[in-house]
Parts: sequence; C-alpha cells; structure tokens
Amino acid sequence: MKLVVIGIGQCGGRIADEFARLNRRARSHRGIEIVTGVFAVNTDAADLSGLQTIKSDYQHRILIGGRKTGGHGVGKINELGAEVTKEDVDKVTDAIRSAHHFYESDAFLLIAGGAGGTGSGGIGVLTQYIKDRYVDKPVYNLVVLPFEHEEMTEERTVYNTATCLKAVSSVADAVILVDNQRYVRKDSSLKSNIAKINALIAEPFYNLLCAGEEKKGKYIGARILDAGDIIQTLVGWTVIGYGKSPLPLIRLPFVQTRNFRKKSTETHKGIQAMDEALSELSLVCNPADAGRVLYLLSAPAREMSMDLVKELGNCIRDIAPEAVIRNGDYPRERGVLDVAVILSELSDVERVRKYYNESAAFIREVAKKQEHAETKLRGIEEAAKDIPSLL
Ligand SMILES: Nc1nc2c(ncn2[C@@H]2O[C@H](COP(=O)(O)OP(=O)(O)OP(=O)(O)O)[C@@H](O)[C@H]2O)c(=O)[nH]1
Ligand SMILES: [Mg+2]
Repeated sequence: MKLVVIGIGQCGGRIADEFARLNRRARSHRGIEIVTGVFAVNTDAADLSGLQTIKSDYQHRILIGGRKTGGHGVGKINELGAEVTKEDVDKVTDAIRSAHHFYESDAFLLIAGGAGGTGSGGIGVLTQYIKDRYVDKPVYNLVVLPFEHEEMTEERTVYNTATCLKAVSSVADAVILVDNQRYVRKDSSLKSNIAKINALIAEPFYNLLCAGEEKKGKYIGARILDAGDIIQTLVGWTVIGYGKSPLPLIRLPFVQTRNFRKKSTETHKGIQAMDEALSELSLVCNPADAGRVLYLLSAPAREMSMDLVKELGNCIRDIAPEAVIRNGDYPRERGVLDVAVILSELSDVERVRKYYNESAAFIREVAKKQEHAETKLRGIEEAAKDIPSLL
C-alpha cells in the first residue's frame, strides 16, 4: 500500500518524518516504495527546519499562515490553526499534485497532535479539502493524544483535543488514535525521548504497508495482505498494536518442524507477539467494541505454520467476537517474528468521551469567568464616569 503522508504542526511533521525514514528503509532493504510523497505543513519555520528526512524544498516543507503568525506558530490557539490552514490550503494541494507518483497512491494519511494549535486546528480542515478534491481516495487521520501531565497543567490541552477529534471524526474515513502516555508507560526514559516515541508510533506501519508492495517471490505470503484489506478495515475510530518475539538466528536443518515440541514453541512465540500487540495498543479500548480487525504476521517462512495463523485468528475471535477479521502472512528475514494489529470501527472509545465531557465543562467555566470579568470591568468604567477625558 502506498500513502501520501502529510504531517501538520510539530508533532505531525516529526511523525511524518518517521514515515519518510520508513520509506527509505523499504527502498534500500526491500527495493519497494510505501509512500508517494511525504509533506510537513506548519506555521512555525523553525519546526520545519528541524526535520531530517522530508525533502527540504518549500513544496515538501510547507510554511503556512505567514502574515498572521510570522513563522512562529499559533501558540496553541487551534481556531487560528484552522483559520490559517483554510487560507493557505492551496499551497498544500499544489504540492500534492506536483508529487511524481501521486497517481499510484492508495490513500492519504494526515497526522497531528490533538493538543497543539496548528496541527490540531489544521488537520480537520485539510482532511475536508482533500476529501472533496480526491473523492476516490480514502483519507485517514492519525491523532496523537497528549501526555497526562499536559492535561493536568495546560487548560487548553483537553479543549483542543476535543475540538480536533470532533472535527476529524466528521470528515476522515478513519481516525487512528495514539496516546503519548502509553509509550512512556512502556519505558519511562521515553518521556525525554520523543524521537523514540515517534519511531515506535510509525513502526507497525512498516510491514503493513510493505506486504502488499512486495515483488520478490520468496517474500510473498500464502495470504497476501494488500491495500484492499487495509482500506476495507479502516473505518471510524481505530487503534493499532504491535508486538514481536525474537527467534534464534541459527537453526539446524532437517530436525526442526517434525519435532512437536519445537512446533509448539513456534506457536507460543506467535501468541506471545500477539499478546504484546493487544496489551500495548496505541490507546486503551475494549477490543469487543471493534467492528473490524486486521492482523499481519511477519516471520521467516519456515516459522509460519497454518497452526500458528489459525491460533492467532482464534485469539482475535475471543476478544472481538463481533468483528469481521482479515489477516495476512508476510515471509521475512530470519531472527524475528512480529504481529501488527488494527482494531477499527470501534463503537465506543472511553477516552474520546472523556475529552468531550471535560471540554464541555471547560467551555461553561470559561463563559462564567468571562461574565465575571466583564461585570468587574463595568464597575471600574462606572467609577470613571465623572472624571474628565483628555482625548
Ligand atoms: N508523539 C509526539 N508527540 C508530540 C511531538 N511534538 C509534540 N507532541 C505532542 O503534541 C501536542 C502539541 O502539539 P504540537 O504539534 O507541538 O503543536 P503544533 O501543532 O505545532 O501547534 P502550535 O505550536 O501551537 O502552533 C502535545 O500534546 C505534545 O505532547 C512529537 O514529536 N511526538
Ligand atoms: Mg508548533
């Protein structure tokens, strides 16, 4: 599957940069392409300069809102992020059109942090424009949810996230939710290492996108997972998971698969990777709420038995009994077995409901504060009414 990837704001731009790296890896290790273009859109010139892999010309690192923001961002005001994206949307659509292999792309992926200003406000606006213009290609959004400490210390965090989620859910074909806090939980040193978090967020997409683009016979699976499977799976609220098990690099020939003990170890490794993928989902949710699930097993060909594929299917069936399940196998190099899972068409996401409820309360609070301030201001003006004016 080939994507057009567009990162908006700092968070979106940096994760899009990871996709540019994934593509470079796919090209050099596997001789295939998984993106047709990667773009970063921002109101902040310094953020655009800080990117590493996205092409550095103005048509790939797109500065918007010049006059209104002076190249310094929108300071977390996502209404302003939405406004300047609307004004400069042509810059982005012109750049997309000029991408060389654009016609080969299967879908768009737009990425942003929900709690900021530029990305949070811009992603819904841009998604809507792209959907209107390219009616035959699905448009997916990946929204990064803030760290816990941001929710507690910055008032606008929850409000921005809620308004961003409401906008994207009404325009995007699917919204992939990624909770920053989940990645810190895995390894607390990550709080200070946002680059590592970004790499972890992008990693599950590597095999998912490569599997259907593979051309070498020995890497073609029994059940190929292609763009059609992914497009049929991605609908509405979505989370992703990824798990892997190391495998011994060297195996003695002839003795392996006949041995039932070894065979059960292989199944065990697969289940272990699936367990990890499901317990480390990009956001906590109830898998039973999923209407569609997809999983991809990637491992050396001789490690992938039908038993294993069937066992993994049973795991999914147990936790998501209502879901339509799609799957694929992708024969890969020695040394590692991994599982990528997509849970989509979620009928409920507690965290999203929480953002909506809390920001409704926040809006009431702000209105009350404003009314109070206006009353006080009227008092001071009243006291000044008998004082002569110098103007
Ligand atoms: N995973 C991840 N999260 C990030 C990154 N950068 C920022 N965030 C998160 O994104 C939110 C802030 O959004 P930003 O992308 O910095 O904001 P912006 O879109 O650039 O908007 P302004 O700076 O207000 O113009 C916060 O919740 C951050 O924790 C990143 O590189 N990776
Ligand atoms: Mg910024």
